[in-house]
Amino acid sequence: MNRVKGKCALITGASSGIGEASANILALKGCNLILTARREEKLKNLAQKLKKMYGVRVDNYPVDVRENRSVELLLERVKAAKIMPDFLINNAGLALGLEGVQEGFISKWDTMIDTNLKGLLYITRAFLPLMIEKGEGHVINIGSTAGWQTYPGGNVYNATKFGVRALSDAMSLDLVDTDIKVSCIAPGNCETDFSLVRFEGDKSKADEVYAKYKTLEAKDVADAIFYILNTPSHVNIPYLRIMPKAQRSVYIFKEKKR
Ligand code: NDP
Ligand code: 8X3
Repeated sequence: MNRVKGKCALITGASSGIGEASANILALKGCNLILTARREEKLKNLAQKLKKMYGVRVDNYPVDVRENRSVELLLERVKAAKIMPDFLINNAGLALGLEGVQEGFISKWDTMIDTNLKGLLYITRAFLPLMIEKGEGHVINIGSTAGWQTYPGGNVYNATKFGVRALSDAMSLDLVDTDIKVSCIAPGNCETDFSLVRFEGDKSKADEVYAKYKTLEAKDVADAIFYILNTPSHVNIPYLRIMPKAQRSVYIFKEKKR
């Protein structure tokens, strides 16, 4: 059964990686989309491709989730376009650096907290009332194994993802009297631009993260998102942890022979 067909999903961070892969699978399943991220050109190209391939409605808006004004503007534009999301996929996020706290950069901490926590909150605060008004809905927050287990240099990124996990729990409690479900998906190591961003464009450092074993692909996480959104109305999946077979924890993995 396909329960997403004809519905509408708002995806943050849709310009690459897990967000882009989620847009692909949801469009394939007939779900209309509202795509957001900062890189407008990438969003436009993706929207055009998905409309042409799957005949779904795809709106796209440049948004910086760190700026509440940018989020408020998005809300105004979505309202004016008369398309309201049934699903909210809070995916936009990033890690910057791997420095210990004692040598950390305040500007990187600010960016991670502003994006991963405050951005998620701004978007959720803006769109939840509309979703509640619409009736049934589902919020998916992209957490991480980094929200279950800390690692050296993970510090502030870890804190934001532990926070996403806590906020997911808290939202679920706050929404008990509504028909809105909340799920937190926590992926392990997944090959995307994530490491390129973390290491500020250093490709050899980024490639190293994905060279040790077969990692998840963005599509694997997107498939899990579709699975959760497609569950029957009475079924709730508060957490889903998804890992590469070779990675059993942040520290324990089976290294492939090089
Ligand atoms: P990518 O770097 O490929 O994608 C990150 C997305 O977030 C981009 O579309 C980017 O778009 C968007 N984004 C970043 N900052 C902002 C901002 N200020 N405003 C709006 N959008 C923003 O990485 P992933 O796909 O891997 O990351 C997606 C999520 O998955 C993140 O929350 C990450 O923490 C999480 N995650 C990733 C894992 C991995 O191993 N890759 C594992 C576990 C969780 P743009 O730059 O155009 O704004
Ligand atoms: C991304 C996975 O292990 O780099 O959330 O923190 S990790």
